[in-house]
Amino acid sequence: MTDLATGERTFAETIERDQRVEPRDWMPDGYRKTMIRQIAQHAHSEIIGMQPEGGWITRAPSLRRKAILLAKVQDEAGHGLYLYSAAETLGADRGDLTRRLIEGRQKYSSIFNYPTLSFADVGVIGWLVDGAAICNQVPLCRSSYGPYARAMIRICKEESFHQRQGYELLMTMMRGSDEQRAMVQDAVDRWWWPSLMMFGPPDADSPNSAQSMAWRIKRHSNDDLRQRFVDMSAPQAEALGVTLPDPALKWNAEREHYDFGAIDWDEFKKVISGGGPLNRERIAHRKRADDEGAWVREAAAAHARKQREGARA
Ligand code: BYC
Repeated sequence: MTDLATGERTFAETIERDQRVEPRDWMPDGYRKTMIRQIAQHAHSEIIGMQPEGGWITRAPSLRRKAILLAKVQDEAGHGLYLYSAAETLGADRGDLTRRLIEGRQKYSSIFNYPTLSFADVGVIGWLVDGAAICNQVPLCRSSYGPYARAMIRICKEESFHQRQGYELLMTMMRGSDEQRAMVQDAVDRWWWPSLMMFGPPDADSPNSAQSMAWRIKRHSNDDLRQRFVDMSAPQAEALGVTLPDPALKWNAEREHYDFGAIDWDEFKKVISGGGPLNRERIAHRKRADDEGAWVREAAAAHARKQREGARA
């Protein structure tokens, strides 16, 4: 029996037994490629995801809100770093991944291409965007690739804090003035549909889902997770006192799920191919940060080289 055949058999058994694939294990090229694609896209999303909220740190309405927001945005940087490290265990190079992002050769989540127009957007991002992220990411804690699944456990813990801070901020605003309530409703109107798009295209148009589910990278389909998110959010909206901008949203007692209206997939396609409201600004900002950080990376690499030489001498 060849090594390849042994590797293939062990890999298939690992997946079948619901065990984890680890960096040194043999894995099919397609699995490695898919994992790098998904982890990189996820890492890029965390880092680009710092921008929409980061712009509000200096404009937070109180010291308490500033401290919370600062902590949240820092957590997102941390998530990006765990994820780039997980991608490195597959042989990817972090600098190369960043270059691919900047050159538009790798994607990041569509959601971060929309503007944050008021402080209520910070609350709605926490409630809906982090809520959608949790729905999508909790099953990824059982993803078949060990380093990704383990990174996801820590990320999900922090995401639940993010979601709760968003909901608490919105609750506070809803107890405030008419103007504050209107700000919250306006933010919900703008973020609801893009949040549903975070789960990816409908199952019938999702080219990667079938293979990713067979490899147990993904545990649920895009549409199943989207439905779960709608079912979770509708009662929360009611408790909050806001209206979700979908006249078709209605409890279906027979299906025991909420029915909801049609998603504008043309808008989704436009946003993921670079034509969303802020795609250019997001990438330009990321490129600027990368350029301005070059000397830090060079200095850190030179320092590490010196340390290694010192240890050898
Ligand atoms: N935006 O075959 P499909 C966060 C792409 S971070 C852009 O269904 P797959 C947070 C997809 O990549 C949120 N692109 O793909 C951070 C594929 O393109 P390529 C990010 C999207 O991989 C800070 C093509 O469309 N979360 O939550 O099976 C603050 C076909 O799709 C999107 C993750 O990355 C999209 N929305 O399923 C707050 C989670 N949807 O690569 C919050 C991990 C799809 O073939 N990722 N595409 O050119 C996943 O779970 C899966 O990758 C997805 C897509 C469900 C997103």
